[in-house]
Amino acid sequence: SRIGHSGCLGRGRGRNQRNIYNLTRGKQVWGNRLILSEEVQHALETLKPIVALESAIITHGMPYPANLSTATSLESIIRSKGAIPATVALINGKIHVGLTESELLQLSDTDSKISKSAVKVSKRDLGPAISLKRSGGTTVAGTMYIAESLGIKVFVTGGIGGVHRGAENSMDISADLLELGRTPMAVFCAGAKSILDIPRTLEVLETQGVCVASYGEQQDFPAFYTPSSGCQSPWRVGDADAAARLIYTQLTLPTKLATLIGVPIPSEHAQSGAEVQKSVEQAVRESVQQGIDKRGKEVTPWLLKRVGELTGGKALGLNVNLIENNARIGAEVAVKLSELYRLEG
Ligand code: PSU
Ligand code: MN
Repeated sequence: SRIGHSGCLGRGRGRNQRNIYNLTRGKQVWGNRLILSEEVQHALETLKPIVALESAIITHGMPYPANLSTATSLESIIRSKGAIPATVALINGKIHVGLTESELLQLSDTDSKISKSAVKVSKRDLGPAISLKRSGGTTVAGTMYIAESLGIKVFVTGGIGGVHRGAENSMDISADLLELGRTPMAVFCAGAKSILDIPRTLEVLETQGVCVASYGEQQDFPAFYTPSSGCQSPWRVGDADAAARLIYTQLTLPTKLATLIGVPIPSEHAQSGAEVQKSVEQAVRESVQQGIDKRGKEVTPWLLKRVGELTGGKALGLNVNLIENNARIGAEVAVKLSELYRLEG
C-alpha cells in the first residue's frame, strides 16, 4: 500500500483516513440549512460506510404506500450490510440528510401536507426550494450535489435520468448526466429506463468523462426492467471487490472522478421485465402523441405513472426488486470501499 504523509499517526487512523468525509466543511458551507439525522451525523464522525439515497422516487416516482415501504426497506437492507443509509430530502426549506420515520412518512403519504406540496428537486431547484421554504424529493443530480458536499462516496438509486428520445429537438437531457460529470462519487443504478435514448445517454456520459461499468457477468449496460439495453458499457466489474477498487481509484486520481455502476435486474425477474418493457414502449408512444414529451420535468413522472397503469402494478413490483438489489450491492461495495480507505489511507 501507498506510504502516506501521516505515518506518525499510524495506519488506519492517519490524516487521510480522517478525510474520507467533509463533515466540518459541510456544516460550514450549509450552515443551518442542513439537518443531519443522529445516525448520519454519528456515521460521518466515526467514518462508517454511508450510502446516500434519493427521494424524488418517494415523492414523484412511486405511489403511496409502496414508496414508503420501499424507502424503509432500502434503509434496512443497507444497515444489514453494515453501512448507514442517508436518505436526502428537502423539508420546509431545510436539507435533510438522514430522515426520521415520521419525516419519511410525511414525504410519502399523499394525504400529508408536506407530500402534497412536495416539488421534484433537481439541481436547478435547490436554491429556490430552500429560499421559498419548500419541501421536495431530490433527484439523482440534487442528491449527488448534497451528498458529495459531505464527502459521501456511494449513492444508490433505481434508474438515472438521461437523454430523452427526441432530445435532438427538445434538448431534454437530464441534469443527472452533467452532475455525474462534475460531482465525484459512485452511483449504483439499474441502468436507464428505455423511456430514454440509451445510446445517446451513454454518449453524453462519455462526453462528461464519466466512467460507466456494468456489474457482474455481462458487458451490456442494463435497461432497468431488462438486463440488457443492447449497448455495451465501456467497462465491467465482476464483483464487489472489483467495484470498490475501481471506485477507490477514481476517487484518488489527481481530481476525483465519478463512477456509474449499472447493475442488471436479477435474472429471476428478467422474464417479467421483458413484458413490462412492452408497456414502456407504449407509454413512450402515447407521450409523443399527446405532446407530453415536450413538458420538461413532468415527462419522467408521467411516463412512470403511465407504465404503472398499463402493467397493473407489475412494473412497480419489479422496480422495488431491482432497487433493493442495487441497495444490497451498493452497501456491500460501500463497506469494501471504506476498508480500502482504512488500509491505503
Ligand atoms: N428514472 C426512473 N425513476 C425515477 C427517476 C428516473 O426510472 O424515479 C427520477 C430520478 O430521481 C432521476 C430523475 O434523478 O427522475 C430524473 O428526472 P429528469 O429527467 O427530469 O432529470
Ligand atoms: Mn428533463
